[in-house]
Amino acid sequence: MHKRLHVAYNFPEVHNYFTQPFFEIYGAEVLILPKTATRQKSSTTTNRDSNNGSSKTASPKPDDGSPQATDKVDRKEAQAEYKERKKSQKDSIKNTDPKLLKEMLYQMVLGRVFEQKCAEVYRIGKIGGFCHLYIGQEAVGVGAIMATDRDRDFVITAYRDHVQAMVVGITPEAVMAELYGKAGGNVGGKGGSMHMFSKEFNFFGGHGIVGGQIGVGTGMAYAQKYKESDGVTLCFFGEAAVNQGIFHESLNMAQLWKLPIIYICENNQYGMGTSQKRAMSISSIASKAEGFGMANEFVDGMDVMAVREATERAVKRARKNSLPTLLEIRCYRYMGHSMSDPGKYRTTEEIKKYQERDPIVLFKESLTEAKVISDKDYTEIEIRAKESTEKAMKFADESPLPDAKELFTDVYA
Ligand SMILES: Cc1ncc(C[n+]2csc(CCOP(=O)(O)OP(=O)(O)O)c2C)c(N)n1
Ligand SMILES: [Mg+2]
Repeated sequence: MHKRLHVAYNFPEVHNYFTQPFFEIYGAEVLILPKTATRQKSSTTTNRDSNNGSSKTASPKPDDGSPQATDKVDRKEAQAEYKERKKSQKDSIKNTDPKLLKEMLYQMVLGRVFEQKCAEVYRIGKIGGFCHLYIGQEAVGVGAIMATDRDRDFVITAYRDHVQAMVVGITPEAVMAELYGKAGGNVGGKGGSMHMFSKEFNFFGGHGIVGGQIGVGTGMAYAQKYKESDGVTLCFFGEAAVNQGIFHESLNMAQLWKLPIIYICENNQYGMGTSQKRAMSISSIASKAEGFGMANEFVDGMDVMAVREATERAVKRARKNSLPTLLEIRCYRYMGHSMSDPGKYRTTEEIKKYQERDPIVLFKESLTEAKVISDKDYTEIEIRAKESTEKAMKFADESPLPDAKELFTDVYA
């Protein structure tokens, strides 16, 4: 029964995951922790704050050409960039509470370990329906959400939502049970992978219609302002959603009505199998905010501290001055678009290039060099994440399926 409940949308993805070995489907091995880490070239872009009208530079530049399968990276240059990024990350670390830093690292590792297990159990049929993994993008969800306040701020996102659901505070048990379509899931097993929700943690889903959450998120920020709350809304979406009318209409209204919203475009450079370059006439998404007079920043999504700091600036702008911001956060997904993606549109080399600049490796190294964590601390973090994932799987296994009479409760059409 739970499989039927999961199939909310009928897009033409071929579910051949039971017959093909995992690596054949993805075309590349997913590494938890690649041994070496190098970074991509970064340069500058405009960071216009419509509040004070000033422009300043921020790194790196968005429209220097999205990495394509054929692009070659100058290894030495990339390594120099990596070192530079680590230096800036270490500077940020100095000004941040060590306890918070360790929790950020834990959340990233938990997200990675948890989703690697998801891929594993999906193949044996424990998870059914669509399943989009976040592996490689952990620094975005962790950096942004942990810069907000869970008591008063709202989060809304797309279907790649498991890790973000855990970062807001939904337990791994409830997320895994939801993925299994079980009654112990955070929405009783009726939402599945794409529809995580939590009233308790102000998490407004989990949406399968590309760009649909941008309009809803704008309405949430409108409600926050109308009710004179001092909360802000974080609205996540992928770069493919930017080509939709809803993006442009929402940004126009948010700036016109001065809404406390932060639009977070997770630019992982692909919309299913289509690279951003093939689908968007101007590749700089951050600069599209200029057309609405909106503050915007381009951010390196492999750097959790850069994401955190950019979000903090945007939260301040939203909370203090009730003004929106568009953040374009450049990242990369290591896995296929969903579990049924054969991954034929990009090369293994391209995937490996990004794995070498893994956001967890970078953060772990920065924290170790800054003496915030020791090797022993890191091992403990990994063990905790693994134990938590095992516990979640046991809980999901033992949780019952939703009762048949639940089929029509809490369903709105
Ligand atoms: C309105 C709409 N059109 C098409 C689809 C099919 N679809 C599902 S995911 C996707 C790609 C979205 O890519 P992006 O927004 O970049 O997010 P990502 O998957 O990269 O996180 C498409 C076209 C959909 N779900 N909704
Ligand atoms: Mg995308």
